[in-house]
Amino acid sequence: GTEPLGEGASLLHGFARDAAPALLAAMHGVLDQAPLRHWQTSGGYTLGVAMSNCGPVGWVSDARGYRYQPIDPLGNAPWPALPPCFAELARAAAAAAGYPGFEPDACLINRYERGTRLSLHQDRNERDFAHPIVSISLGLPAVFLFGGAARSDKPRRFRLEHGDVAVWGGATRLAYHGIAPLAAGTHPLTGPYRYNLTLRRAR
Ligand code: MD5
Ligand code: FE
Repeated sequence: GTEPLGEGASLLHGFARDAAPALLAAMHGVLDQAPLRHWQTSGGYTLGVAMSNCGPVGWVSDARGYRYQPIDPLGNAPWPALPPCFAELARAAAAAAGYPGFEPDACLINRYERGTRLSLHQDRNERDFAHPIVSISLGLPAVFLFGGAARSDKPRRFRLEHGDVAVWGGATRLAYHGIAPLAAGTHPLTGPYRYNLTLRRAR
């Protein structure tokens, strides 16, 4: 079923469950070309979430800040192509949530292990906030922290499970959000990890 999360945002329970094995196989193909890494931030921190990208542009972080760029700085080569199954699932989920015609040009791959968290933040590096972000949860479950327009708004907590797809648009597109420290566990398809694929229109 579909659960409204807020103005313009929906959680599609199990929307990617059947596609998950193919999505994971395609993801590992990407990661063979562009391995997961822990970005540095301009503030001198190292991000706990391991990240990579595919598509025409990818999200990077370094001493100069956050941005999207067409080149993977690790290999100094273009990011791997967006697998067609990623784009198809994102288009279908966006349409089901009320955003027809979504054509992503970036996919950020996030990997969480036991204890990894993502602190409250907004996604503001994309050019046009009218496009939604489609996020696909794979593997171990996580507790999602869904805040408001201000960092001080108390976040609601809800569980994201394997195969869940969230579509973030409208007024929630710029909401503060994060992931609580991941609980230990083992998933039949991903072992000790949670992966999240976020499909975006960055440019
Ligand atoms: C994750 N990733 O589970 C989340 C899923 C990130 C990130 O937050 O930036 O890589 S994306 C959740 C999201 C995106 C855009 C807006 C909102 C949530 N929101 O309004 O709550 O790894
Ligand atoms: Fe985010």
